Amino acid sequence: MIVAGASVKLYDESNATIWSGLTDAYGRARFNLTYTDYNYTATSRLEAIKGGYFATKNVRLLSNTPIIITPAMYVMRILPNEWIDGGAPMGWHADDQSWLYTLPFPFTYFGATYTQIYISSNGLITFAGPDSSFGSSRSGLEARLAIAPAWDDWTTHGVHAGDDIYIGQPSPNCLMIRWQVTAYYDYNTVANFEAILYADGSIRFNYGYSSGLVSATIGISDGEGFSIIEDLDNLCFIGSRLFTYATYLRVWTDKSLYTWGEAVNISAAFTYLGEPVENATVLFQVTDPSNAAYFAFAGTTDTEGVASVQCPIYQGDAFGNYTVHTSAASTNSFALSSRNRRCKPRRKVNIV
Ligand SMILES: [Ca+2]
Repeated sequence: MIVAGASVKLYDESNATIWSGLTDAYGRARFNLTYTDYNYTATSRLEAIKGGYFATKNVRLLSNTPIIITPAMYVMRILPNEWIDGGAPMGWHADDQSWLYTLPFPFTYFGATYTQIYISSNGLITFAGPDSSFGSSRSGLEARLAIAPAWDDWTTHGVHAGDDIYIGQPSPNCLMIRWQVTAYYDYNTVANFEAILYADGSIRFNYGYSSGLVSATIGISDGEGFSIIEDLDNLCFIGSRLFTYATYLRVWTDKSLYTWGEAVNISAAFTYLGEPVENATVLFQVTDPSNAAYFAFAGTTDTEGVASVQCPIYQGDAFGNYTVHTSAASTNSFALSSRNRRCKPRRKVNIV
């Protein structure tokens, strides 16, 4: 999808804007920079923003090669503030500590699925092991597989009443981790922020009251070259940040329970950066209860980005759970049974 009219900015290593412009009808933005010793060796950062969508890439300049910012796996959207509050206090009172937490649902991050995370008092969530580092930085986050709602040198050891990490589930499909912290470098500075992990792999950061200037690094990173990172000095009730997969393929069936002689209507809605993708080929593959191939069909998406196919069910087909796979991802299931059961809600799935 070509994005015209996006705001594009180029930053130097000290985060100063050195160029800004808009993408044209072909999604291109062009700029000329004066050659200096500095920009020959430095790494700059290009950001493109439109309608709250945010993509970024670190680049080396002085090249005739086009620099293409692809949203890769995730895009970040800045939304109105959606502070939630609440959660149960964990009693995690410490400076520079990280605790293991078992998730209520499997959570997929950069294509790997986790059942446990590590939550640090310094506003960092990690996956490979505990990480209590207090020295937040853009380069530090780039080097980590981590989620940083507000990585900074915080403490929860009890400077102010209520300093702690709180965890709850505002709804069954998400987990909220809320920090109420004090800056270790200035006890007059406090911050309140939340990270919400969704069962579909989306991530949201919310920000409550914060006093004083901070030096927070926020964003997501796979530790291997893909990251979306901001350096912020003010967190007080700023807009929520929502990270979602750039590409969505939502798949559903017309009901969840079928019997011999019926047909299963399977649909998939394909969107990219929130826009429907027309004329895309979607491959539907159904496996039977023994996981053997049962049905395969290619559909083409319409103007709404929706492709639909009908999967017939014949006399004698095995009862049990059938799984619908679209492209690479396992996506949805329906059951063939003689019992009646309520339909399952639609599910979101991701193409990776
Ligand atoms: Ca600390």
